[in-house]
Amino acid sequence: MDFRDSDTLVGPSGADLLPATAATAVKVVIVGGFGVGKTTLVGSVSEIRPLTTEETMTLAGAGVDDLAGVERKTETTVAMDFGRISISDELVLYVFGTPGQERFWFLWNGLFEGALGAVVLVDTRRLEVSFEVIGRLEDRGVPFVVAVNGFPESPDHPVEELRAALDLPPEVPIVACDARRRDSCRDVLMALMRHLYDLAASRP
Ligand SMILES: Nc1nc2c(ncn2[C@@H]2O[C@H](COP(=O)(O)OP(=O)(O)O)[C@@H](O)[C@H]2O)c(=O)[nH]1
Ligand SMILES: [Mg+2]
Repeated sequence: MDFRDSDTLVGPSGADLLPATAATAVKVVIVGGFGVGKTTLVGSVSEIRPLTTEETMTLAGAGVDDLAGVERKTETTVAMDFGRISISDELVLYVFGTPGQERFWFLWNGLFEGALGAVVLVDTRRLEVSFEVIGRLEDRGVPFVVAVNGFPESPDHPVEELRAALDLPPEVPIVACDARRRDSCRDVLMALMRHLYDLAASRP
């Protein structure tokens, strides 16, 4: 199986990349700050009706959820999003979106169990919300790619500036995406799969 040359996965099985038990079902997690587009991304890629736990934000969130830059946002994910996408006959991704707000860190323990990798979704208007998320993934040793969700007002930074700003090592892929577009979100997940493949291949 080679993820690097083609957009679709070819080869008899995913066994050379994944443990035998994961050859057909792989768990990935979408993380990121508040309002960066996680729920949108999971909804865009999912071929099943995504399970979301959106709740209309109430006064309870006032002063707690930072709405700067996302003033139009009226719903927030209280626990997680869940969706599924078939990449090939052999590979199905189960996609979990989870909040990066501090008061939800307790969810991370269970959610990351068995996860092969993560996508960190970022909004360039509010990069600082990604710092702690990235730190937590690094602490856990979870491989990840960074996907920059393009909002109309978001400043366009060259990739290497973003890498420096987020203090990311050169091997961590940074890709652009539009969380509303299915093909774009699929490309992000493919970038993660390629990255996992490269990491597995570079291990002695
Ligand atoms: N322009 C634009 N808006 C987006 C994009 N992705 C999400 N949004 C909007 O941004 C808001 C927050 O998205 P949401 O998926 O709820 O963020 P979450 O908190 O990370 O789950 C929603 O109103 C979305 O419709 C995008 O790629 N471009
Ligand atoms: Mg959400």
